[in-house]
Amino acid sequence: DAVKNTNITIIGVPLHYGANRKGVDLGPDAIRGANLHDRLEALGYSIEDAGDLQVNRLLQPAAQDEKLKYMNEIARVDQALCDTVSEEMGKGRFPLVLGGDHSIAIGTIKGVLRHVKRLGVIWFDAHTDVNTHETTDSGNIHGMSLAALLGYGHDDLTSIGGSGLKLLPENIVIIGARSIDPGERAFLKAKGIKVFTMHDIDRNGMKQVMEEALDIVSNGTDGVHLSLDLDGMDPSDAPGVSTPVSGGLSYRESHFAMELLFERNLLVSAEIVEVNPMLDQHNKTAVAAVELIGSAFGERIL
Ligand code: B3U
Ligand code: MN
Ligand code: MN
Repeated sequence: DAVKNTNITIIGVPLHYGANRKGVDLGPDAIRGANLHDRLEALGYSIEDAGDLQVNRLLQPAAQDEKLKYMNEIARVDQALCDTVSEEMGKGRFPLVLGGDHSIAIGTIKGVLRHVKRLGVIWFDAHTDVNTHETTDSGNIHGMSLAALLGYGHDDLTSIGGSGLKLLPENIVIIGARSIDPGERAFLKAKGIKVFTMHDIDRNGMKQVMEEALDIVSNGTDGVHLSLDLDGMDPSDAPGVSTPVSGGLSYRESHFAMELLFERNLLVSAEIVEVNPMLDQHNKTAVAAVELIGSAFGERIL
């Protein structure tokens, strides 16, 4: 059983190329502006902010591969993120990564995998992000990150962090899914990945879903990573995301899920992705993100 790590390093990744949409690059500062640091400190954590990784401004999108948009810069940033995350974990610290779009999960999780070989992952998302360049319609790499982490997709994405680092399908759960592409559906079935769709949550409730989910990600693993895509929440509660999908997790369901997660004391790392302040209303989505992180780190109503 993991001992609770009270030393957190915040790492910002102002990357939007994986979403191919401006605004999500402003996520790290919007989340910081919603009081992340003070909120975690009030819970007794010791916080260091490592600042933001550098993302290059690209002026020639025309040169990109239409099925792997901006791959070179995304792979470069993910490699740098992997190294930073790995370095912080080497110092015994808990990496809390602020995106940026969901393509940063490749860098975060590869860095964690250097330290925790058998890693469970909770992928909170409206989407399942298991496309590859062969199945994608959009060419947006944020829809390919989970496949890459399982070892599927373009070599430049799967090889980040060095070969041999991989997630296993049996150690992953996806929660909140309601927008799945045909190629993704086939992939999820073939690999046997456990997806708790909105249908499952409606049918069984968040309590049962999270209990099952936490059993899966903790079984035979040495730690759990939380990949929190804010579009998992309903757009009425989290409007500031690049690709909103209606019919999502309520504010209450999302919080309850995070509280149940905290009770199991499994987390070794976490990331918040897809917060887009340009589409938000009064920083509502960044505030929701910080509140969810608060619950995942032990905040209680009473
Ligand atoms: N599955 C679609 C849509 C999508 C995935 N992730 C987000 N949107 N945020 C795709 O583009 O691959
Ligand atoms: Mn996602
Ligand atoms: Mn999503």
